[in-house]
Amino acid sequence: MNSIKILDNDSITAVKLLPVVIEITSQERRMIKDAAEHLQKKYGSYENRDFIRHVHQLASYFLPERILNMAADFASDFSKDQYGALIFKGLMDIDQENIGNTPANWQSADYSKFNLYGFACALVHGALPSKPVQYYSQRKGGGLIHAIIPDEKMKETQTGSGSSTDLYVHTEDAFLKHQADFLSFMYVRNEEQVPSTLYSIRSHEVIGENYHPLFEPIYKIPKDANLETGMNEEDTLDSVLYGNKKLPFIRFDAAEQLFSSSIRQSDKAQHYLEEFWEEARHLIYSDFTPQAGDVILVNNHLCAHGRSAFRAGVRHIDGIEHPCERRIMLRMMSKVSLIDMRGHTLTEDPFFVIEEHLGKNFQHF
Ligand code: RE
Repeated sequence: MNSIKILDNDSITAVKLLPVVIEITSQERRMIKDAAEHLQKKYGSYENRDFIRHVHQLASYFLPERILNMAADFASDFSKDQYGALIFKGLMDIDQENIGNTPANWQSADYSKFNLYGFACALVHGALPSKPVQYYSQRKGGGLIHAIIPDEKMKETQTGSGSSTDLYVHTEDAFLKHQADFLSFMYVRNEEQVPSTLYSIRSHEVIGENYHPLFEPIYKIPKDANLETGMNEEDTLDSVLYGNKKLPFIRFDAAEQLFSSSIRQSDKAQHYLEEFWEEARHLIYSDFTPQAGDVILVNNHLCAHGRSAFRAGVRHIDGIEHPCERRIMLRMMSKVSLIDMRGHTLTEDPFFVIEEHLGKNFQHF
């Protein structure tokens, strides 16, 4: 259903698995907005733990039935036809005037302006059902939503604040055992028209013999570019593929595992990674350019994400450069189970993950 079928004489050939695109109707958009406004009145902020604790019930109550059904299917479909990303086009109308000028960086963002959108994103995760969480390993927590804003000073980096280089495809927090299960990316503005990139492990025709080495725990997976590299950090290894042998999940970060100068994989690991990347890189999908109000929902065990390089604050119209407001994206991450990762969450807040690197927690908690 979610692959493009081409009629080739008499036979139907599946060309490539693609993410499902769902056009939100104006009636559905109205329902979501009404729900977000109602919940904002009741709970104040999407950070309110009373809201987050009840997010599944509230999602069932408030979200359009079609979205509830799609989310429920998405959360437990790991089949060969499941790409691992859903694109909701026009989930919310964004009040651009209220947002105002894009701040210089995420540190200076006014989160009260994103409050309504936070409620909407949380409800979508709630429908999966999965619980919004935050990670100390990113921005020391920093709340259930992270605003991703290009920062002039960070433009060369492989982080959300970067812009001038391609952000290689990666599963989020590949260096954590308890990485997010699901991610949402809500585009507040993308005037530069930057395409998002997605890469699904399901895009490979088959996971055959030559993939077996990727199930071995022999690959270095360093902490990401947001963190200073710890001095006494032992090289911890993990597999790239895991779960079901025929229809596996993936933990992978191209920039960190393959192209980082500070990391040296073993010859064997490097060989298998390169072989894998040689096939994977041709399966990256970059034909979707998100518009304001669109949401990409990702299963972080099936689908990696990234984005193309761009010049922040510049848009091209008929080949001519025009200044524009810089891009803003809101990222939310969620976990299906708070119980499985309880050894890695704050005593007082099971929604706050303190895992530092592959099962090891930050020491000062
Ligand atoms: Re990411």
